[in-house]
This record gives sequence, C-alpha cells and structure tokens, in this order.
Amino acid sequence: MLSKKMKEALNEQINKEMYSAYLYMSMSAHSTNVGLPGFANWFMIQYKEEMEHAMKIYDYVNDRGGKVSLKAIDEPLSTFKDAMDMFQKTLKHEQFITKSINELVDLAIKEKDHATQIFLQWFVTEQIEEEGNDNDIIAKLKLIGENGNGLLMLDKELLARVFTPDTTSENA
Ligand code: OFO
Repeated sequence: MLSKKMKEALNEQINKEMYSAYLYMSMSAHSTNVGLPGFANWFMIQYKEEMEHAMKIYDYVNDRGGKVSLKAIDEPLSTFKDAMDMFQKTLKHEQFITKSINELVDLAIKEKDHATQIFLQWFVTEQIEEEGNDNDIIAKLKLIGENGNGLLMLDKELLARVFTPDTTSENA
C-alpha cells in the first residue's frame, strides 16, 4: 500500500510525463511545419516514450492499490526559434524531470517505501540516457551552426530513429 504522500507525488509525476509527451508532440508538429521530417520523427518517438513513462507509473500506482487521479495538462509551447531552441528547451525540461525523479526517490527513502525505490531506479537510469541524447544533439547543432546542409544531414539522421517499446512495461 502506498502512503498518501507517495501516491500524490506519483500522480503528480504522471502529469509531468503527460506534459512531457505533449511538449514533444508540439515540437514534432513544429518540425513538420518548418520542413524538418527527421526532427519531427525524433520528437514523435520522444512523445511515445513519454506516454510509456506515464503508463508505467499509472500501472504501478494501480498495482500498489493506489488511486490514479489525472490532472489537467498544461498547454505546451507551440513556436520555437530554431532546432537549437527546441533541443535546449528539451534538455532544460529533462533536467527538471530528473530533479523531480530524484525528489520522488528521496520521498520513497523517507517513507521507507522499498518497492517504490526499486521501481524508480528505472527512471533514474532513463534520465541519464535522456539528458545524454539531448546533449549529443545540441553538440551537433553547435557544430552545424548556420550551415543549412549540415542541418539537413542531421535531419536525415534523426529520421532513422525508431520507437522501441519498453518490454519491462505491463503495456508493452
Ligand atoms: Fe523524458 O523522461 Fe519521462 O519525462
């Protein structure tokens, strides 16, 4: 059984993951609109991953006998200066999510909730990958600078990203 505090914090995290999905869906739409199908693909896969994160927590709250309560999802930004702006905002958002996951772990430790501590380890590891991916793409965008050909080459590279469902999830 989850404590009230733990359940509320996990429900908040479901909302943050749903907002993440919404934000990346919006970046995907923007990328399509400015003629960058590879970036659009990358962000759409990111959207799917975030939905998976939300569902992972949703299932966990249910499995532990808690009640999932869904909250309103904030409206995401819909216009961006350029590709660098999208990825800098993505990195900043992921750093916020990492902080939020770390706070959940702190709470699970405080509540002596061992099951939730173990559950959250997957998210701790995932955040290393998420921030790493964003930093890699930001580094490439810095090299590209104002070079249009470079941007189109990176767009082609991002078009190759495929969605790999998480097999550890109940919804996989
Ligand atoms: Fe982007 O990792 Fe979930 O939110």
